[in-house]
Formats: sequence, C-alpha cells, structure tokens
Amino acid sequence: DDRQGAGAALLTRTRPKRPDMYRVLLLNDDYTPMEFVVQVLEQFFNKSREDATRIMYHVHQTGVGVCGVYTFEVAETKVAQVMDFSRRHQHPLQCVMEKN
Ligand code: NFA
Repeated sequence: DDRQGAGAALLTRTRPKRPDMYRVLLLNDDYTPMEFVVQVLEQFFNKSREDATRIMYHVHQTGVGVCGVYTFEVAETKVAQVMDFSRRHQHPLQCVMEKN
C-alpha cells in the first residue's frame, strides 16, 4: 500500500504517483496552409522539419495526429498557444487534448 503510519490518518501520500498523461492532437481542415502546420509543429512541439512534415501529412490524410504527450498543465498550455497562434494568423487550425 502507498500510505504509512501517521500519514495514513492525514491521507498524505509517501510515494509519488505517475501523473495522468494527455495526448495533444492537431485536426485536419481544408484551409490551413501545410507550411503553417509544419511551422506549428516545429515551434510549439520541438519537432524537426522532417518529423513535422510527416505529422502534418498524417493529419492531412487521416484527419488527426498526435503532436506529443504531456502532463495536464503542459498539454493545456500547448493547446492554448497553438489556438492563439492560429487565430492570430486567421487560420482555422484546431488543436485539442485527450487523456491517454
Ligand atoms: N488540409 C490542409 C490543406 O490541404 C493542410 C492541413 C494539414 C491542415 C494538417 C490542418 C492540419 N491545406
């Protein structure tokens, strides 16, 4: 068990548990330029040009693709950054997160 001694009464954990992880996804649309999607993957998800291009074509062809897997706070931040960047450039690109 993960509780011990006086800590059990106070419901404190002694052993840290692995955090829930969240996939961050990009969704395809008919209007966002391919080059813009590649730029997003390089800038916000630290992908190489080659990996970014592969992921972009995967999203283009299948409708959805994984950009990365992060803790809740990091995933939330990535989604907000991509949505804000896309809106500012007037592209309809959608970025969402889902529990792993
Ligand atoms: N489907 C878009 C186009 O043909 C490119 C795209 C790829 C958009 C991946 C969104 C995500 N211009």
